[in-house]
Amino acid sequence: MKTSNLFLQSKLKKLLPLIFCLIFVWQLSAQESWQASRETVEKLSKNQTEFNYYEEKVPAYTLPDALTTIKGQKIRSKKEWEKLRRPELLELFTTQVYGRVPNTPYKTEFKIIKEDPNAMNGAATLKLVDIIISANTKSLTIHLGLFIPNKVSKPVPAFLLVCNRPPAENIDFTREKKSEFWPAEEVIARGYAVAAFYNGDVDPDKHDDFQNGIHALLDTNRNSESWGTLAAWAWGASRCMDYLVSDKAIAADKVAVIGHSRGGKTALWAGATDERFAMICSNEAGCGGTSLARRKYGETIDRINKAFPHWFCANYKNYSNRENEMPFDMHELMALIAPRALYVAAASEDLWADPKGQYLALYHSLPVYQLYTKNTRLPQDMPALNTPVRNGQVAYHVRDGAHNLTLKDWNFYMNHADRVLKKGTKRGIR
Ligand code: GTR
Repeated sequence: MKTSNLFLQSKLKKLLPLIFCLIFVWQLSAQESWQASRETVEKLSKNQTEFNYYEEKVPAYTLPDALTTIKGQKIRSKKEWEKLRRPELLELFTTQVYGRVPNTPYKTEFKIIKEDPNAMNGAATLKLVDIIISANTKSLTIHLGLFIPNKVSKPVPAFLLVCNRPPAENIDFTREKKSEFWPAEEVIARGYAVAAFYNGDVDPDKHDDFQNGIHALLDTNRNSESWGTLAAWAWGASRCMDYLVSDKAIAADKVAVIGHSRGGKTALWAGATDERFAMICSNEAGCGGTSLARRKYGETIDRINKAFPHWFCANYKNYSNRENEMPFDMHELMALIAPRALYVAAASEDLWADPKGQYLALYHSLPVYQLYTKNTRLPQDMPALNTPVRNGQVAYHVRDGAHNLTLKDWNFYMNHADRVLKKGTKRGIR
């Protein structure tokens, strides 16, 4: 017995340096800047030969400078940004990408159809609010569900999800069906109110020539700048915000809008157009949202215009296969959110949405954030897998796995919100 123990001990002693070495290498690789796995690249390239997934095939490009106006004036202060460049970029994204909301007058009414102070076993109060929009003898109802944590002494910050998945499975307000897509119990446990609406309440996700949804109420003479479906959903998020700011239990200046994929594009546009949102979480939004179009990696403008002709305004079709002619790129959409909090997230297998292009877009929006807080910086290299990078108002992560919005993503978002919403103000952390 004794001899075999001694034998084992001496063996272990010999192996110790090797074990330490392995742990060191493992830690190093865990910290390594993320890059797409060769296997995923090859698999996707094989299945979708017309799209590029190879980093080495990304063309050389020059991004428009967020801090130079169309006429060539350099922007040097937040005052100049807010007065000259921000309105100019907002107009470009309105007329060239998402489309303009018509100025048809409409009425909004809030109807509390249910209030349950004992929801989630007493942890929260549930409010079901019908947001009724009427115009031109027609009306439409957005069904907003909202849980507010109980036993709190002051108005709470909130997350509003733009839900682009079947509501019965993903945002079940009865909580019989639970989904990581909207982990309401977990969000409540962290002291946030949590709200959601189904995007289909505002506009159906199909090309119906804009005959239904909010378009049927507000559209008059459509033209190449008229709003598409993403802008309609973003408008819907703003109508939910109209309710949230009216509810005394919610801290109106601490509301985050969050969305996944097409919902992530919507969240970004809602954040750009509605400055009441203090934080924007755009999950794997990719093309037409968070990734740089000029990289032509994964989904392209041409593909998105063909597959989803109703999402954008008609002018966006002018940029199909002509990315370099766009007088903007998506880093400038992100810049429209400054100085408010912005969290961009990607997933390691979701190369369709170009994780690197999403990081670079955020990175290149920083000169605008720096007008407000000088030392807002991110490393040039991508962060390691499952390792969020944060600085001031901005944050980014690549989660392991497929295209999805998961509890892991939500936890990263809430960690950032703990700083920027709970402790900070809309104009930065104090
Ligand atoms: C894809 C589309 C993406 C993304 C995604 C989603 O088919 O190409 O741009 O929006 O749908 O919303 O899940």
